[in-house]
Amino acid sequence: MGLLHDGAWEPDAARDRYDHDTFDDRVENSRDAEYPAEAGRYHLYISRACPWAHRAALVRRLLGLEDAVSVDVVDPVRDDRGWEFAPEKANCTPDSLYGHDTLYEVFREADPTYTGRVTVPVLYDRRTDTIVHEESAAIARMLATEFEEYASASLDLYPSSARARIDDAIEDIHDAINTGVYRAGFADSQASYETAVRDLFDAMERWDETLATRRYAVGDRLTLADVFLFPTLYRFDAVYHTHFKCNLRRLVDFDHLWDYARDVYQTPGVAETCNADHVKAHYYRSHDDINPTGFVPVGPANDWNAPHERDESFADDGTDEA
Ligand SMILES: N[C@@H](CCC(=O)N[C@@H](CS)C(=O)NCC(=O)O)C(=O)O
Repeated sequence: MGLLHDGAWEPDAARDRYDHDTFDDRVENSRDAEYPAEAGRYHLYISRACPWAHRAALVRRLLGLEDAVSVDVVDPVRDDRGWEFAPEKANCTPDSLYGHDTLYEVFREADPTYTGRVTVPVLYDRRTDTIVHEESAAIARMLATEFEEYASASLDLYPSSARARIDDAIEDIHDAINTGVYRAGFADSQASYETAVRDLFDAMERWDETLATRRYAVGDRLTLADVFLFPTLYRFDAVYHTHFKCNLRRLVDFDHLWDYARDVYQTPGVAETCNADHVKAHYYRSHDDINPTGFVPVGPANDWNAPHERDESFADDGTDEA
């Protein structure tokens, strides 16, 4: 899959060959911070295919941070140069900060001797020419909490009164569902694949039951927990069910999860963050060990705009509970 070693791109390097560097600074809503929240200073590099990058894209769009935090979108298909910019392809952009051809060159701008994976999403600081953070959960939380001043939507995705519940839900969603599909897809034995699939579907059944009793992951309001759950559901039938062989059931076979996923999808702004063509192109054409032909399936033909009626079933009772 390729990584940077001391600033040099190694297309075939094994993942565990080196200790990886990290970028783990923090944008804060304080003028005295090393990275103060400001409009026009920070930039996101994302892939529309990537479920982790989808978290950042969702928070940016739901909060109306488009004018404050700019975004570039990489080519969904990864080859031996890793993530690349292909502005000629539909819904892809150039690297608007440096005009580079690859994301690894952007990482080298931030640290010329960087060693590690070159992943999306990346939160970049154009003022100091560096990466602030490269981990989606931290980026999503930063965008949700530190940029309030610049948000055009008055939505609190991480209300302080519900943070403990949201964090518990996120931990479960991340461990059991977001990474569960990858444990199945990249399993290295029949036994570990079967365990991964069974654990994943246990978790999906659990969330299906939970979402029978409440509109969103932790209550009556859309929160960061939904921002973590939705990206995996959006990709489920298109790629995880087939490509990663998570095929005990499809998403559309779950009464509540499927209605819930459409409810989130139909939330204003969410559909704009979704791109099924990028999702399918990435998974089916970037993992040639799993799909050697590189053929991209035509389906599924799920109707994401079908009515869900969850707004009526869970009519707001006027309380502020998240
Ligand atoms: N921990 C990271 C994981 C991000 C990640 O693995 N992104 C994938 C795309 S879905 C990637 O960029 N992979 C490239 C690689 O591993 O070299 C996060 O949550 O932000």
